[in-house]
Amino acid sequence: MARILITSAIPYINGIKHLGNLVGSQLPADLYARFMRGRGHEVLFLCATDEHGTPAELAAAKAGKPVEEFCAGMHAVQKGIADGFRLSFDHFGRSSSQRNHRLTQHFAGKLAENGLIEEVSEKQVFSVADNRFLPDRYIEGTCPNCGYDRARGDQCENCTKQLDPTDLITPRSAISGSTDLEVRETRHLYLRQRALRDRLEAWIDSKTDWPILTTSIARKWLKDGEGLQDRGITRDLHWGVPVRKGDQPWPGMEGKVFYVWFDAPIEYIACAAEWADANGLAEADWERWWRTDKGAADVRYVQFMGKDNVPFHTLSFPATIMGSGEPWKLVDYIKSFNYLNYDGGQFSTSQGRGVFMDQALSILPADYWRWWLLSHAPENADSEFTWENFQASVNKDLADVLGNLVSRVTKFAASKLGAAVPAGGAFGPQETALIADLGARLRDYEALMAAMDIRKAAAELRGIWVAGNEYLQAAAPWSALKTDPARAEVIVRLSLNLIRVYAILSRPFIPDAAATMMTAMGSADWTWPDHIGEALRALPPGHAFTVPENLFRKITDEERADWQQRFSGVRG
Ligand code: B3M
Ligand code: ZN
Repeated sequence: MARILITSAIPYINGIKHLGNLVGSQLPADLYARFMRGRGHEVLFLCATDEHGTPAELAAAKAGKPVEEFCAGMHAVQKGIADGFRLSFDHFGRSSSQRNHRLTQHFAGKLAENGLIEEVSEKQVFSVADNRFLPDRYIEGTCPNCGYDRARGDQCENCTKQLDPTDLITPRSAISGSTDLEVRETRHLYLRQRALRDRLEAWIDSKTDWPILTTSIARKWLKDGEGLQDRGITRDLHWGVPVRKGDQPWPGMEGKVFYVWFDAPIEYIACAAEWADANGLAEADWERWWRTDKGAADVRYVQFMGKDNVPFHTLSFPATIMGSGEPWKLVDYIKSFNYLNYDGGQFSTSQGRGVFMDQALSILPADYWRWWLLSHAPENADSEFTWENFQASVNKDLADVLGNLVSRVTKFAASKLGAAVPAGGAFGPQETALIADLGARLRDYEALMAAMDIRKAAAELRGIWVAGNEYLQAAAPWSALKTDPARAEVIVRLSLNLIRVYAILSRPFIPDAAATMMTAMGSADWTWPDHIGEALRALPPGHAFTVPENLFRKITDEERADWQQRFSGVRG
């Protein structure tokens, strides 16, 4: 049994995420966590809300609420939606927690001790109209790298380049739109990332099994142009982690806070501490996941994120960890994703375009979305959500293949042979062939899931469902019943067992349907079917089962057209 630490990029608190965000981090992380738990491994799966910085302040101002109150409310909203999607976090923390405050200040103190923090007097954009400095998202303009005209002061959404507000061409205030901006002096702390460049590069070079998407982005920012830059890690804002050197004040930095991208990844660690606090556990219980000197050396740590977050996870956060000189765990594998597009354009939070997580759940249960999103995950290239494709995939894969198999088997069995697993005799050649086929497919599915090859894993799972359907069609228990009832019993016995096995294998993708299938089979035994032949004998003759409600309903053409229309504009 291995120990696996899994984190998903932590969603900003400023609004509800769209389906493109979901499939790029939280959902695949959940898939992997559920699979690893299913295989019997010890998993700690963490996520949190990313609550600091300009996105939170701007959204709170827009909502007319104090920022603390806004964040507390939105955390509860995001938690509810995550539950709705059955995201199985062991803890859903908050980057504004006291744990994260203390750890962030601790890391800054260690980095300073190790000579990796520089105090810089720098020029910052000041808005005369707004009477304040405009860090990060408070400022918008044209990207100097790609020309995108809605780039933000901290990063260009279009080309992923990390920016400083003064880099923007034709900048304007995001608060008032004012272009009456001047450059004023202010003092800030810089993390000397360049001093760690060689160590970072050697570390990235050692990750030969990482997805190309991950390493290519890291290499790009290590080598391109001027290469890795030192980063400002403080801001002139009110909301955030106050700048302190460990538990000491930091002279000259009074009234300033750490930059959100400095404290947000540290929340991955703090979240483990929050998890321990919430469950009445000791320090040692979370440290064994994070401190290599306290048991975490044999933990495998996997992160999930969209491609725009890769630079911060391959360079900035590892620089914090390495620079601390302390034995914190570095990530072992980063699974990153391209973008999911929406019906001929882009999903956009700022423009309210696409389907958002709360809206999705208001029209269909989680499993429908989980299945489509995961089986179309933007792994090797951007992918696109269209309502036609969603309808076709739900109706075919979920309703026609899996749902239909379950309903045919249970209805036939209950009406013709009674509400218990029948006996019959020994398996025949058709069962032997099915077991051989499923055994091979199962090994393939396990390997793909372990490798986080998500689309291919989904395709293999579908193949496993199809194999069961084809077996049932060919074995035809309804015909056998007339001529050879014992033979019909064998087929039904195997098929009912197959439903239980499908529940286990499908659970990472469609947990609600899996639970319905397992309950209908009168079982709670989720043991992974290492030996498929044995697993298909687990429910013995005489074992009671029930006929479940339809697992999936079909999406009609009218519904599809209605939703297409309803979600064609921007969210109000
Ligand atoms: N909050 C990205 C986002 O919500 C950002 C990820 C932080 S990971 C430490 O889109
Ligand atoms: Zn750009």
